[in-house]
Parts: sequence; structure tokens; C-alpha cells
Amino acid sequence: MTTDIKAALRALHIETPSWAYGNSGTRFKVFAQRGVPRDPYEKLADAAQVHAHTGVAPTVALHIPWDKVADYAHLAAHARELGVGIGAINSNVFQDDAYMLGSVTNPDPAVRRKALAHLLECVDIMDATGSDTLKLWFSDGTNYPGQDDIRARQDRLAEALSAVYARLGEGRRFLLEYKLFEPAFYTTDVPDWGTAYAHCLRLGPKAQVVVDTGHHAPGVNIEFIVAFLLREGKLGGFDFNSRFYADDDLMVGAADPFQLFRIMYEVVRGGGLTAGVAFMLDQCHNIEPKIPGQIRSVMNVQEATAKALLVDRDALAAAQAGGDVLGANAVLMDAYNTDVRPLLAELREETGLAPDPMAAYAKSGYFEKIAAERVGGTQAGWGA
Ligand code: RM4
Ligand code: MN
Repeated sequence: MTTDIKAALRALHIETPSWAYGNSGTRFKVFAQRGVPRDPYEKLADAAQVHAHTGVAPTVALHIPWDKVADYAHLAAHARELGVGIGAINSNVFQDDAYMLGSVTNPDPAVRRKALAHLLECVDIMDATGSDTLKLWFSDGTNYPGQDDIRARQDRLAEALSAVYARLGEGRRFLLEYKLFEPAFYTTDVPDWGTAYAHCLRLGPKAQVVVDTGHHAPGVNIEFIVAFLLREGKLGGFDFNSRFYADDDLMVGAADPFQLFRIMYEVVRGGGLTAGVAFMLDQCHNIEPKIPGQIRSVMNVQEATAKALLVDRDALAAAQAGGDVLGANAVLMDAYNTDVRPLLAELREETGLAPDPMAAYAKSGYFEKIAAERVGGTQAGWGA
């Protein structure tokens, strides 16, 4: 039993986002922190630290153009030297003046062409870096009733998606991300999992849905969405983060560790602990130090997964079949209430890591080193 759980935990692979290592903030203020990377190479070095101390974060997602470099194959080789690989390529069609009224759904065909060209450039970057996943998030939408034709925007979206789909190479896929609102406040062109699912279903197996846990209305049952998409073979992965209000992008498992457990239970139940489902973090560390923020987040996902794996599935099935409402609930709660930290510490020690990644990082001297070395230049942030 524990051997199986440990094997599953060892195989767990959590991807960290390059942008979490740069400066970030709210629309009111971006606080600069010491030691922050000044280019994508330094971001990868920081991500490698997270992997070095946790052992389960071997890939890093890139965001283009935030991580634009002259030679992507060189960047990928640099990552390999550091002991990590390039994960999902995230497109960015939300920071150019041209996109004020939308990118791929813009009423102006010239803007749509520009946006599509960027998405196709991202496919080229996948080929250059060896990444197998493209993540598409569109800020497209409208602010006022009547502003644009809701239906025509869906047609434009479908057209762009099918052009990207056609360009995907062998073994490549794209993940379509939905988000309830923001920056658009009236309609959003991909506002929910149903819209994303319908577009992906039409396109075929290389198009899947990504669930960003911060992109739902309060009270939405995210684990239901996860169970449904997994059952349909359309769950491509997660953008993990947590929220108290809207898209807060706080550390995953910080606001609601119980929700994270419920999500991971559905993943385990649906056979989703495989390479086919990408467990990515999409967070910003506005006020906390960035590398430890990522380490803590990785540990939170590990803990939720360990608890989900501990659910006594036979006892649960028996209670469910017998209509034993309280018994079934108790089986889940027993797993959730188990302290899995000793198990994870043991697992790390078995693989030659320190039992406490937070303490090991603090002791490593890495922060002091980057704070001293990374002076001058421009710190990485949201502006590319
Ligand atoms: C969006 C979405 C995307 C992320 C950007 C920065 O809200 O979550 O995944 O790339 O933010
Ligand atoms: Mn996201």
C-alpha cells in the first residue's frame, strides 16, 4: 500500500512557471525584490533550485514574449544543464495595444492575423525547445452590451484555434484555458469549461482543456469539472493557484487545502496521475520571496496528492454502494485529516533529498548568492 503511494508520489511532476520568479504585483504596485532574475536564463536557474530541493519539479513553463530569447534551442540546452526541462509554452496576446478590443476575436482581421501569427510562433518555439504543450489563454471579451457580436466572436475564435491545431506537430497538443472574467467585464470569449470543451471537442484529441483553479465564480465545484473532463479524456492539465476573491494567484493550497485535496482525489479516482495531465503552477509571489513561494506550493500539491492517494477506495466503494452517507464521507475525511508530512519527508530522504525542502533551501545560501550577484540590469517582470 505505502509502496504504491510512494511510487505515485515519486512519479508526480509539478511544473513551475517562469513568471513566478520575476517581479509581479497588482494593478496598483509591483514590488521589486532582491535577487530577482534579469533574463529567462536566470529564471531557469531559480526553477532548478525548486527542483533540486523538492525532486518533483523538473520542468518550467515559458511565457512568450516575457521569455523571448534569440536562440530557444540554446535556452533549452541551458535548462538541461541545470537539470530541468522546458514545459508548456504560454502564448501572450493580451499586452499589445492592438489587442484593446480582442486578439483572435477582434473585429479587425488585421489584428486577428497578428494574434494568430504569435500563436504560430509559439508552436515554432515548442519545436525549438522540445515542448509538447501550448497553453492558450485569451483575454478577449467585451465590456458593454452590444459592443460586438457574441456569436461572430465565437466563429473567429474557432477559426484561429483550428489554424493553430493544424500546425501542431506529432505528439504536440494545445490546452485551452477559460476564465470567468477579467480583463473583460461583460462577456468573455472563453469564460468557462463548457466553452473550452466544445471548441476542443470539435478539433480533436490534440486539443484539451486546462483548469486554472482561480478562474471560477465563488462556490463553483471545481472537482466536478475535473471528474467530468477526465472522464471525457479532455483534461489536459491544471494551472494551480488559490484565491479568496477572484483570480488572486496566491499559493496553491493556501486558501483552501481541502478543495485542493478534493480536486486531487478526483484526479486519482479518474486515473489522471499520468503524463497526460500537466500539473502546472500559475501563481505570482507579490509579497513573499519567490523561490520559497514555489517550494511551498509544490509541497502543498504533494501533500494534497498524498492524502488523495491515502483514500481507502475499497471502503469508500462499499460505503457508497451501501448508501452509507456518513461512512463514505468519513473515509474521505480520514484521508484528508492524515498528517502526510512524515511520509513525504521519508520519501525525500529515500531519494537523497533533505526531509524539509524549505529549510534546505534557506540553508543553501542560494538567496544570498543571487542577491549579491544580480545587481544591475533590469529585473524580469510582467512587461516582457
Ligand atoms: C491569466 C491566465 C494565464 C496566465 C496569465 C498571466 O489570467 O491565468 O494562464 O498566463 O494570466
Ligand atoms: Mn492560468
